[in-house]
Amino acid sequence: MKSELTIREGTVLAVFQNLVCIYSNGQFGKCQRPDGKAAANGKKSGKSESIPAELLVGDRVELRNGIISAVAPRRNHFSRRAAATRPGGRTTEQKIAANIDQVIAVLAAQNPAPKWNLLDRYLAAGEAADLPVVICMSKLDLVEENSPARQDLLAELAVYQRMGYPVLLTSAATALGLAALAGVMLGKTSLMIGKSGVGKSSLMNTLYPQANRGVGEVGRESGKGRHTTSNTWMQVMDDQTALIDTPGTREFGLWFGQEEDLAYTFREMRPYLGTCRFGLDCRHDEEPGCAIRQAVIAGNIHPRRYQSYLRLLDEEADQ
Ligand SMILES: Nc1nc2c(ncn2[C@@H]2O[C@H](COP(=O)(O)OP(=O)(O)OP(=O)(O)O)[C@@H](O)[C@H]2O)c(=O)[nH]1
Ligand SMILES: [Mg+2]
Ligand SMILES: [Zn+2]
Repeated sequence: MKSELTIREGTVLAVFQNLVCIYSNGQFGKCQRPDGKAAANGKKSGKSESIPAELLVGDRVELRNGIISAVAPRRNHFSRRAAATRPGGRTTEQKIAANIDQVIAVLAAQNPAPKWNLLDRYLAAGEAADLPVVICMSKLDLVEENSPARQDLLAELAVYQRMGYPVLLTSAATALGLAALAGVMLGKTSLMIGKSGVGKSSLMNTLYPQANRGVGEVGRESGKGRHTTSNTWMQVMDDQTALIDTPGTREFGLWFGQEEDLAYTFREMRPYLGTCRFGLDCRHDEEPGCAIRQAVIAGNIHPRRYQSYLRLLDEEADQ
């Protein structure tokens, strides 16, 4: 790592308890967080109006004497809803990363089995943040080619392909699809999300061995990942290409911070918006003359996607 004093500006790669890792023009550096801890020995903390309460991976920062002195306004950020810390408590927005170009939603072909409702949540969160989402199915080596199980997976994925989402079939174990994945990532900052154990860190290690991310077993009995990754980390490939690995989460709630209508985050529902009997006031639940429910009945909207929508609608009401 370069001395922190030589870097003037850069991108945040990781935020630890007391330390921030920065990348700048082919150089890596570290500095202290701008939150007062750095002020312990009488130095100015650098805290100012231009520094948001929390620093995010992907933030563009300026440094003065090894201390973050400013954070550039974010082009965007990706969030989820953090669970309330006590029953009935308030939920909060958990910002995951800033200034990203696309989301890579990872789900395993098996071990753990795909949870389509979870994928629907990732897609909705991507749409809400106005970010393209690429669906990456991992661990294809675990489902035999031409088997009925493989056919079932492909049929499920086709639902999303028809909506226009790119789908990649990959395996870190056999290198299947990794060239395609690298191609999709080229020239962009990509954020990888997916539940624990789906193989996010394994994909990062296979693409960028220098990342050297810890990888953990999936419990044989539970079929659940063990939350191996505990920090969000941006791996830089070149000045235009970077991949962010995140800790898998058990749940993924949507943060309904935006004005956006929930139905708008379900791509295939958009053409119907405004055409219900109650127009834009329709929640597409049990209202009479709902164009979206009619589209589900007519087979133009997948019933499972509609179920995901209704579950999120309930959660939105609770937030
Ligand atoms: N068979 C097979 N196993 C894989 C593949 N990729 C990852 N694994 C295994 O799956 C387990 C979980 O992999 P990780 O890369 O740690 O998963 P993760 O998504 O980073 O999990 P968290 O960090 O907990 O969110 C490990 O035992 C890996 O060896 C694959 O392509 N095929
Ligand atoms: Mg991991
Ligand atoms: Zn409706």
